[in-house]
Amino acid sequence: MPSVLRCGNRSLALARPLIMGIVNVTPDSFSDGGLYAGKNSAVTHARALLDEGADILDIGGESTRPGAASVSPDEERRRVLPVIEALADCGATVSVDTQKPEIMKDAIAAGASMVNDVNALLAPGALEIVAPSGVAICLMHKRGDPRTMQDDPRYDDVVGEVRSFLAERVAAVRAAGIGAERIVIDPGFGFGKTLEHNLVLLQRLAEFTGLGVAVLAGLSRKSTLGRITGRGTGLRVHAGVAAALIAVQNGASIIRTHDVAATRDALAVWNAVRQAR
Ligand code: HH2
Repeated sequence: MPSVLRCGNRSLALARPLIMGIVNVTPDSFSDGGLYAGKNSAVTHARALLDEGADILDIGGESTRPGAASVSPDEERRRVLPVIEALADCGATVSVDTQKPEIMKDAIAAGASMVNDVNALLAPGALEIVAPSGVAICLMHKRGDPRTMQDDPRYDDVVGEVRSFLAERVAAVRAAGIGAERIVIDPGFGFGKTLEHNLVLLQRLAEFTGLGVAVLAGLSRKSTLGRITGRGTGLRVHAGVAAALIAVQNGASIIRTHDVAATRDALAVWNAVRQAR
């Protein structure tokens, strides 16, 4: 496993788990849709997440929740680019959460130093934009698209199938010249997976670290946590922190979360215990 994550010309040490704070500049995201849909509210929220301890800010302009409608490139550009520019200008490490090659290109030009692609750079042209740019890339597994992905997903062996997909994608991006220090993989909790699939993936997350790149886990406020606790999206902070602790215990290097302060404190305790002599 690399000791750093290389994001353009900056390196983030992986000696402790990193926190990726979520900023959805959307009207329809599943837990915070509409709250930060304008530039000013999104930038203010992102700065608050930095103060709470976020290491990376993940800026998204298109919801991927089950049933979400797709957004035109012009609209996605209008949502995310001003926010990315403002945050990069103030020195933050900014990731763009997009599947569209043209948005990746413009976001990198606006200062993003990471691309978070739930489609694992499979769109034509995406790899060609990211490879020479030097930015970090998160490759996520999903099954189907948001409109259909929760319609009875089935696997014979969910961990094996997700792992071999990610192994293939890592090999493809490495062949295009992207070094291991720039690559992050993510099993994609909730993307074409049932509750049981998500639980098994979290239980056996350590099996993904064998691919030799950093592992990201994103369970924040997701319906899996709602199914277990019976709580609505805004009341899943404690459950999300528990899931984050299990993920880092099982080898995750990056936690993607809406709830940065709570996650930061929990990970600080985990890290202190791990380092005690
Ligand atoms: N989950 C969401 C979006 N992007 N990216 C990665 N790498 N991993 C994830 O688990 C992941 C992701 C969905 O969460 P959110 O952004 O809060 O909601 P929405 O897609 O409705 O905007």
